[in-house]
Amino acid sequence: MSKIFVDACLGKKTPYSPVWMMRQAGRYLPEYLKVRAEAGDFLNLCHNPKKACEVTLQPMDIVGVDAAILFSDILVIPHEMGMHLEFVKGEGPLFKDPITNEAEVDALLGGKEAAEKLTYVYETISLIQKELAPDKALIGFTGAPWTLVTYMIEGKGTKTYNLCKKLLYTQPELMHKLLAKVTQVVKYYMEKQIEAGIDVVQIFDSWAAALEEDEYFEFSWKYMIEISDYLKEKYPNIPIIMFPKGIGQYLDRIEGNFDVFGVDWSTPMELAKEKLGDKYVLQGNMEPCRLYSKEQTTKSIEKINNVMQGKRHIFNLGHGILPDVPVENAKHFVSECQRISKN
Ligand code: 1CP
Repeated sequence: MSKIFVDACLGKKTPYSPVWMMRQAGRYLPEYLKVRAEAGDFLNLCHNPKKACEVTLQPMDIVGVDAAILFSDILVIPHEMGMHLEFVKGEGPLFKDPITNEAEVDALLGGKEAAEKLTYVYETISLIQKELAPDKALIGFTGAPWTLVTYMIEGKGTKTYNLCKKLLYTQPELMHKLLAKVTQVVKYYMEKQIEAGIDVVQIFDSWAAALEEDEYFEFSWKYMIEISDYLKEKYPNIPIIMFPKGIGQYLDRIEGNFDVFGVDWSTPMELAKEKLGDKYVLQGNMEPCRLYSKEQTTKSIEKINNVMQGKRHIFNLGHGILPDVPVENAKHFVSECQRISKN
């Protein structure tokens, strides 16, 4: 059976533009909160294939999206490379021993060995594929190496990236060494996710906008393309979505072997279409806070659809859904995308 989401990623004509939401399995859903409470905490939930499968599937039935996204987190990668990860309540992720020097980079577990430790992710994927409706797709994902190393060097989320940037500008070779090591793990990790059954790959570069233009292409995009080249050579039919958040100013230099470009909400869809619409399918880009108002949601969907005209387009938010959005409004977003883009 064909999957509308996969067809859309490959640029095929579809009856409407499919839709999913970043962070669609999450705290705005009471059903998610219940399973997370049963699991004890967030990381336990990621480590438990049965429960991770359950929360992955929740938004399919509850909000009616066209694709599921694997429930996990980008930070399980550095965790399995040997950096102890905790999620501190109300504060987010924390690595207590961030990377500060070359010996610590060398001590990280690399390549296949690290990727093989993520067995709970591959088991979750197999379970999801047994239960997912045949016309729905499963998105697997990774963080871009740059976004991952921001957490590995800062130890947590940051507003200034000062430790990262200090390393980047004072010891660029060491930064490249770390990025190359993470890239190697990500290649094998995504290969194993594909072997376990994901239909589409998404690479999240959430902190792309922290870098100047030339540095962005040198320290981030280059590694994302290395990953997509590797995967495309082995699995040409698995679509790849790139989501570098906040680099609307750098679109002229975006090129490479992938299928879909994720447009964040700060980049006008018209601009993305003009610069990239012939080369790539575009995904996005409603400002997630519009979900607080059903009227504003419909207005935004109409505006995006006027630009994209239901062609070579996947609806999504321009970043993740926030925990205090009413479930009813998320349902409204999904059904309105499907209605308005119908051919
Ligand atoms: O339940 C909870 O309280 C934990 C909140 C939470 C959730 C639901 C975290 C902690 N991660 C997740 C799941 C998650 N993370 C998914 C699941 C699938 C889905 O989208 O439904 C995905 C794809 C991610 C990816 C992720 N984690 C990114 C990239 C996407 C993005 O949002 O930009 C990033 C940057 C992270 C790190 C992370 N994990 C969790 C938090 C709160 C953060 C961000 C911290 C920060 O702002 O620095």
